[in-house]
Amino acid sequence: MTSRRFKQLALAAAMTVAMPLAVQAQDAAAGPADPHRWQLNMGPGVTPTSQAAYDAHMVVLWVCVVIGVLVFGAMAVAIFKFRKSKGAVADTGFVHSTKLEAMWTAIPVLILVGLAFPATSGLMRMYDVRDSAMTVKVTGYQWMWKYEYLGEDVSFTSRLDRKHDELRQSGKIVTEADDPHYLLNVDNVLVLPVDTKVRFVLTADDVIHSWWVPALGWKQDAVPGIVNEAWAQIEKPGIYRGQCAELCGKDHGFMPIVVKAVSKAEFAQWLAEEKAKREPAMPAPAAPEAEPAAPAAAEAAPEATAAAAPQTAQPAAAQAG
Ligand SMILES: [Cu+2]
Repeated sequence: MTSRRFKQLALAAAMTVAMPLAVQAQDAAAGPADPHRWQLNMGPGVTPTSQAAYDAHMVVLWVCVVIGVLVFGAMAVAIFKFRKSKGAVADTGFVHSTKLEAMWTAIPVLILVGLAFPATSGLMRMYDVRDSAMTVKVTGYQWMWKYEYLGEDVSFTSRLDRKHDELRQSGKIVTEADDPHYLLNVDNVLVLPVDTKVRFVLTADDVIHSWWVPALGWKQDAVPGIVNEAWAQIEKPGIYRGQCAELCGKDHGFMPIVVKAVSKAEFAQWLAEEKAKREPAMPAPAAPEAEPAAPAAAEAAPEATAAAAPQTAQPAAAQAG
């Protein structure tokens, strides 16, 4: 290899390692659980249940590694040590062994039972929504989310960042330089406190959606007419991104989720500010009934109406229903 070629390769390798770090350093909106380049394993997430899922996954992985080494090792020994050219003769008398058959049935059963323990205990914990400190209702719409802080009188819709929407319709080939979180930012983020058991109730207004933030460790279907439950106790402040995970129509890929986890004090302050924003708007006939646009036009450009009054706008689908 010429030294020039070597230098090029070394530079490429250094860039591969340094680029994600550089992007992370510049990007204030990067989350602690964001995936990074060349990431091979799933992340441990930021909740006790995501950690439980990660631990169960690692146990299974190592059990599989041990089984793989043993099985392929035995095959290698059989193939190379007992090959015909070395004078090996097939044992035609050895056709049945009750002892061996009992062993190769019992051992896998024991392994599977052993693996079922961490998986089942993790699942049972995931479904236990008791003793939660607050509840957020999540409603899926084509194509955005609505969040309601139950009992707090705070609710808003959360849809794809307008800038990203423009970029995606511009026909331009979008690169990391345009936005490191292209199609993953929203106008209104879901703010949650850390170290608090937050219960989610999830439903949908039109078709089935699925609310999924990998760092929280679960994904839950949002089904019209059905209320599903889940919970999360976020341990680290930060921004956690996700997406709709159920094919829900043409803009399924454009309804991201952003969760911003903040300290309890910051959350209380944010909630108070949100309530204050809403209160004075109540007595006055807020948001003069926009120009009586034709219903078809309103449907075609729901972004425009929501952007004009993101805090008060009700999703078009809700008004219709
Ligand atoms: Cu969806």
